[in-house]
Amino acid sequence: MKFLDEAKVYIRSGDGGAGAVSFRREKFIEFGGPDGGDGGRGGDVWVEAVNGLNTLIDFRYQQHFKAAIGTHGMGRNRTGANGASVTLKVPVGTQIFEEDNETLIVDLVTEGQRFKLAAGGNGGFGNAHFKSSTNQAPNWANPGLAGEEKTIWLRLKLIADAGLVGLPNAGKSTFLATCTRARPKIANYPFTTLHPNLGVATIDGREFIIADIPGLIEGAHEGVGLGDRFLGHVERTRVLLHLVSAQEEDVAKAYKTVRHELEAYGEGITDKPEIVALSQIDVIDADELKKKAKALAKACGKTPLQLSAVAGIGMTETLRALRAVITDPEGTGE
Ligand SMILES: Nc1nc2c(ncn2[C@@H]2O[C@H](COP(=O)(O)OP(=O)(O)OP(=O)(O)O)[C@@H](O)[C@H]2O)c(=O)[nH]1
Ligand SMILES: [Mg+2]
Repeated sequence: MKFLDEAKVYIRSGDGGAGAVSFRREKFIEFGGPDGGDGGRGGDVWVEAVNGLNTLIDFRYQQHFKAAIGTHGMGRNRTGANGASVTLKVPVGTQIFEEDNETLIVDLVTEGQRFKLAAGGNGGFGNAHFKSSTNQAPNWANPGLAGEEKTIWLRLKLIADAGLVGLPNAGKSTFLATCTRARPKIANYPFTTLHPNLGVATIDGREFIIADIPGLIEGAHEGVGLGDRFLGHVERTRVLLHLVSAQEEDVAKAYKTVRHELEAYGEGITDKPEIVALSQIDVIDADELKKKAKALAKACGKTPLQLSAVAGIGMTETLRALRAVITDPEGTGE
């Protein structure tokens, strides 16, 4: 499977129109003089961040974006029309890279942010522009300037406040569906979630964005399962919510497996504050819960929260814990 959140796109801005060489010719008017108009400007290629998109999948279907060329100038001082610009609409959080896929051109982090990726060529001057006292009949004009063409990479790193991580079936999507209006696909098989989902949670009158990404399994950093490429989406979050299902036989191992993958991915993800929660606690009895909570506490070095999205247990506490980190002005985390 290809990297869903990356796309290679070819762009080309419009060439400028050429200026015209023309002379005024009319009955009874002698020496009418030059009247060749200027060429129009070529269209630009822009990129704009818009809300409501969370994948770059559209760019798999359309990979070429060309702005229109400026039209040529014409006689009787007519200027050519400017070429129409084109705008690539991308999700907020998209980064644009040069063809080497390393040099960042722009990072679009706010809705409505626009950036000109390629400027259209200027139109050329018509011969009317070159008339002077010493040359009253110039018979040349400028050609328009060529547009720019290049290949760029788009890479999406969603912008969310909190990121959900965990093994497949940990209940990440269920958590998102319960506390936000997002409706991700939920099912009891691994890798139900194939692309990230965003939702807005509200707690105590404050809103924040939660990102749900596909589950991680051992070896994800080597590409096992869906791999770890979706971790790019939690790179920019303030806090991680690490869900460990109470249905796991060995919760400590489940926790460590995911932590290990986060470490292998790098990019400072393991330095982020992490809130650990034992999820799906409605499926086990009190004794087992105690045991598993203890085992998980030992593995993560703090007391995990306990929640069940289905039974509605511990959800408010979890959202409060996330919010506390997100609104923490010091950025110290805990
Ligand atoms: N009993 C119970 N079942 C739950 C709970 N949360 C999730 N489930 C079930 O567990 C299964 C997996 O839930 P998902 O939310 O799809 O899990 P996920 O972590 O998003 O899984 P992937 O997308 O595959 O990584 C589904 O059948 C859910 O109905 C819970 O709190 N209690
Ligand atoms: Mg899911």
